[in-house]
Amino acid sequence: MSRSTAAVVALRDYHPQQESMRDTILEGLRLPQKTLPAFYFYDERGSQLFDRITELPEYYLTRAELAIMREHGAEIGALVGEHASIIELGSGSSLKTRLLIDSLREPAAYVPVEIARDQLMVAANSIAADYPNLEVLPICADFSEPFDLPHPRIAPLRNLVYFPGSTIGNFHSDEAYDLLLAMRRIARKGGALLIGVDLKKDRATLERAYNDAQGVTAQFNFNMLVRLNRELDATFDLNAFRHRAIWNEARGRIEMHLVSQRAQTVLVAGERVEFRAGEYILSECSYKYTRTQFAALAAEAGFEVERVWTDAASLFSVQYLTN
Ligand code: AVI
Repeated sequence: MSRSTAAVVALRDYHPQQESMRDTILEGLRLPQKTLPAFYFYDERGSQLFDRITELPEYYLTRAELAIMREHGAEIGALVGEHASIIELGSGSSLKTRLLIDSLREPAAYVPVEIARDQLMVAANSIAADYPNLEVLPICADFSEPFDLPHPRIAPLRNLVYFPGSTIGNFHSDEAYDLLLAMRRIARKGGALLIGVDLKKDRATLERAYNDAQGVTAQFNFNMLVRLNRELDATFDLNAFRHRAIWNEARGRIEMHLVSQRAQTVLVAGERVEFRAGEYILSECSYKYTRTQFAALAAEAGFEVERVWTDAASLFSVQYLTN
């Protein structure tokens, strides 16, 4: 039996409610600016494509974040201190999680929190197998909603919330603020947040990262339409759309678009969706911050930025925020 399927850790399941995909998708496609929620990218194929994105030469984010975690692990470990409970929100890359665990002194527990139950259990069992002395306490929950934290065998001296990957960038500022508030609640008084935040930079570097030469990001974007065709009986003709990613300077975000190549009608779950030639669906926003902008957002949510590490080229940051 592969270690990923061996159930070695017990799940705390809060049965998170997932809004009906049909309603959510149709709501977005009825807006004047047609929009699709980015979290629907991550079906099995989408998750595989995202893994390939993280290895692309143009996608600097993952490499820069890993370099920061490798280079500053000792300092991160010293700041966090011993017997911390690591609470990871969302499906982070296990490689980054391992780097974090390796840099901490006798962590009290690892608590991955994830809405996708299967993905959660694979990651939790894999960490449990590789770190037999670490208590792994997976929680299936929507982390923006309140949930109870487990009590590890070793009493934690601090809660460390971990939110890597610049996932915060995929939320609009009001949502990012709400998320930070939720993270403060989870960190509790005296706790901290270690968060990956992508930084603003020149347009060419940003647009290259989301328009890679091999077209993997385009496939990732198109996979959303493939999923809608499969799961909502949609009739998207993939040849009638094209992928585009642009830096929207005014809004401080990369936008991924699916651009209709002609006037057309598409059926989605039995509803007609009309497109003009050149009209686009906004399928993802990826906000980038200056250090000052992120510190202001963190402060609004009640966090203080204690330490910021960047890679040598200052492309990406890992930030340590205290509560
Ligand atoms: C997951 N998230 C931080 C990625 C990003 O860069 O916004 C998703 C992604 N979209 C296209 N490429 C990567």
